[in-house]
Amino acid sequence: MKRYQVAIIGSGPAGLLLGALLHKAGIDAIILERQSRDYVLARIRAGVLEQGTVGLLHEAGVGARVEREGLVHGGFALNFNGHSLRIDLADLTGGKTVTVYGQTEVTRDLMAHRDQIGATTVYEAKDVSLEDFDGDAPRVSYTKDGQRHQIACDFIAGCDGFHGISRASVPDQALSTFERVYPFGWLGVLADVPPCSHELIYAGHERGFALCSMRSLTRSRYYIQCSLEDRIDNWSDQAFWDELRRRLDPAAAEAVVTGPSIEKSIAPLRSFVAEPLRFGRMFLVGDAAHIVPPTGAKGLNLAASDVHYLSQALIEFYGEHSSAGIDDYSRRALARIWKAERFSWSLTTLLHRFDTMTPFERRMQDAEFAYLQSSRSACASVAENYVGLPF
Ligand code: RFL
Ligand code: PHB
Repeated sequence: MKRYQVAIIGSGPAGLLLGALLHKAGIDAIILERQSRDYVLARIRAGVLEQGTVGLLHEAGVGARVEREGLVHGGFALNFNGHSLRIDLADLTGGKTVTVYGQTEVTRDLMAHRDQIGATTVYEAKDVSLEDFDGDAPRVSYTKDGQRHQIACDFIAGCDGFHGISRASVPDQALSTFERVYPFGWLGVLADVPPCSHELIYAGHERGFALCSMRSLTRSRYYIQCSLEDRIDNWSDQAFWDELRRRLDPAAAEAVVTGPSIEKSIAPLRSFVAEPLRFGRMFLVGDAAHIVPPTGAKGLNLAASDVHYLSQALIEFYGEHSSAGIDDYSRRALARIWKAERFSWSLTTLLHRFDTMTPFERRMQDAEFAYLQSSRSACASVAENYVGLPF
């Protein structure tokens, strides 16, 4: 039986970043991924990186391209029922910014780095099963090309996303979960057209939320709030562009350049946290442990901060023979997770149209936006959360 110090389940950003940070510290980790490499790279997801996340990419030795090609943003616009407010991130946070750089590119950089260092990743590893992680000698089994394999390890890192096997392997009574499912989704379109604005625009509108984002100066990413019953096939490109424009202020609507979509998908919105994050020698990391609605751009960044805490803990375990870090991983990570959950929930609640909203709740949205318009402290709070709380 092959043996590794750490078995990482999942090659999303969490698993790949953890693998890179552990490798740098001389800790040997294998990654088992259910999908093919191309499938993982084709998923269009996050676009906004906190400075802390970019810092971790540098620390892992994969920061060169994000430094070169990432777009540094010092602010974004909040539009609400025809009023526009710029959140000046840099001014409100003492110079902090975010970087627009696609999750696909983060994944690509980390995969290329893994190839360079000769680390083992098993793609299309089917029926992964986690065994004996409540004892001192955990094992992981999987099927590859019809053959069953088993590996021994000291620790298992469950980086396998919301639908993964890691959280599902924990007995129900050992896990507490907290969840809000929102009664709508986001319909996203990627197109090779220049963005309608040099900064992101988050728009709350009578007809529903809209977001103008980008991947580069020639590639735009747009989202509109949609019904959970909506199907991609029911949304022609033209229908999407028309609806997007209706939800934006006239200047932004005018500036939208349309073109054929190169990707179109619908994502449901959910807030979710599982507690705790450690079960003996298995840890939950990233989307395997928590989900945020994408409104605050926090999902990938939270995965990165979890990885930071866990990599530090494992490095301490191997370097100093101390369990203090791994004992504290769950508490440290959850403290930051809940704050990001709060921010993502509050921005989602402010900017979306809920069919079930009472007139009182609508007035609360109006009052929340009016407060932001009139208070630098309120804007500073949004900015501080958006650029990312410290870790
Ligand atoms: P991932 O990326 O889901 O990766 C998990 C990996 O595990 C594999 N897997 C398994 N492997 C082996 N065995 C099994 N049984 C397995 N089950 C699953 C999967 O194939 C996959 O490769 O989780 P990870 O690494 O924790 O990363 C989390 C992020 O992907 C996620 O939080 C973000 O994409 C969320 N998100 C955003 N986050 C941001 O920080 N900023 C953003 O701007 C942002 N925008 C978004 C988003 C998510 C979105 N969607 C689609 C939900 C925009 C959208 C529309
Ligand atoms: C994106 O570009 O995909 C994006 C940007 C900001 C968000 C969510 C998604 O809040």
